[in-house]
Amino acid sequence: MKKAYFHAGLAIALSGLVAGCGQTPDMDESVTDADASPVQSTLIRPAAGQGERPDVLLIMVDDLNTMIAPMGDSQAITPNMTELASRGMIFTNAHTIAPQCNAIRTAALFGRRPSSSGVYNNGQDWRQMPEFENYASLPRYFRDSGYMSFGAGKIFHAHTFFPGGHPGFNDVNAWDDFWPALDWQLPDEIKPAAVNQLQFNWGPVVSNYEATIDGMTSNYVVQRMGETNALNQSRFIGAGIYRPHAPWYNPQEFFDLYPLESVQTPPYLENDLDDIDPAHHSTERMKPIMEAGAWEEAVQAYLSSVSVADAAVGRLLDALDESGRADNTIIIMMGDHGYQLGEKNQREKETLWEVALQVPLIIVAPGVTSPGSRSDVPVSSMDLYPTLVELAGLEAPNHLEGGDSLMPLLENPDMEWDRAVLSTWGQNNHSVRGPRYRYTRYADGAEELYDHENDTNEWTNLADDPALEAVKQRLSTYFPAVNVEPWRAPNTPQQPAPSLAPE
Ligand SMILES: [Ca+2]
Ligand SMILES: [Ca+2]
Repeated sequence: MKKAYFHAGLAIALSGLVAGCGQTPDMDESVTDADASPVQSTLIRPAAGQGERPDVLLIMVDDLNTMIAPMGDSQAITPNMTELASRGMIFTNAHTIAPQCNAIRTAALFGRRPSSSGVYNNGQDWRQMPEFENYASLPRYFRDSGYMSFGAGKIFHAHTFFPGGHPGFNDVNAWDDFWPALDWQLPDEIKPAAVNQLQFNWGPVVSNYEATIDGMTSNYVVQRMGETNALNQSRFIGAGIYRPHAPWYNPQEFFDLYPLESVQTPPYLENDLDDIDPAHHSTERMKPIMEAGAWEEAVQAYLSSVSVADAAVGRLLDALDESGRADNTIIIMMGDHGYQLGEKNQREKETLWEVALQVPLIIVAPGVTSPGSRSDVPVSSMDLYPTLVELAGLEAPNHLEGGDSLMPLLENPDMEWDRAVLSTWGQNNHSVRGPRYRYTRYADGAEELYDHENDTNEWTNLADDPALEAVKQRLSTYFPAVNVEPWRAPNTPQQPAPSLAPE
């Protein structure tokens, strides 16, 4: 398999038709102030010498569902993710703790469930919360343990959608060096000149990969790796890849990978929503796409964005291979949550269905994982922190909850492990995924139960089947006993409950 499928030299400059939603693309390669040089590092901390502990490369990919080749997807062109999976273990039943960016990132990076912390949605900044003063985030913990740490992009929550951007909730104490800056995690989007304010949209831009967010993010990480390869200190490297998060403005070459006439839309059943409580679904977000007849174009644009993310993975792997440190580097690639592209007439995440909850997870741990191995055991984003600290030979901090080290699975892919994993969306709405069934119960008592052995699309809600009462009972033991109120800053109005309405 050829790696690094897309390099800058392949970039072509074309303007042309836009895919979808009436925008006319033009060129805009303006590089903003946020694209300034990386902040200077002061790597003066006590060193964990190289060889004492393995390096860590954490690749967090935003809004990446399982439409990648190593998960069996037949459309996605992701040779670098395939290469990555071939080096270690892929998890075929991995799920997010929460189907929205900030909730999962705060939970996974601190090892605290949303139901315990009250961080259920995107507006809640953990840095304002007294509880988090007592916890070290994952990169902070490695840094405090003697690692040099550097990173770029969306590791903690951030996004580009607000006018002027959203700097994000980075842990400024977690990094020796961060790009674009410790207090600003993402550079500006490139976008068609006709687009003033970012919105959910897509289309080709006249630009090359170097100008994309993920091109710049991966460039920084590659550059910083090169500068630190010879240092005798273990490294924690964070690469926060932003695509396939919207907007899907990508260089033309990435659209060209997926000819529209051959794009397949996801499985869809006309009356699928009839057996689900109406309070727990909304078709509003898909409506503009369906009314415009642009479903295939939306899938094409998402797939193009998946390939943008894949190209970044390829750059990171190439740089690692050239570093001389690959044999002592743990690589983890994880999606933050899934993404719906019309299944159940839904778009985006923010539901408790499989498509919004399942994520790709690949772990390469030299000396531990076997090349090309896989596990079907249910695993969770809450397993990230305990797994990484064990792989690095560090003590797990005692505040971690809701996850386990996956070390036994990494060492033994055939291991059976009787376990199910929890996802939470808003206060007291939970879904538990076991080896076969997904059981969901909302705060108002509405239920769904799906049998993935016979119904991978979750088309038939079996929650009322008396024969499956024991299944529900068993999976419900994974619901958390504590479900705290959504956290809000003192003297601010109550956070609105999570909504299925378009944002
Ligand atoms: Ca996300
Ligand atoms: Ca149904």
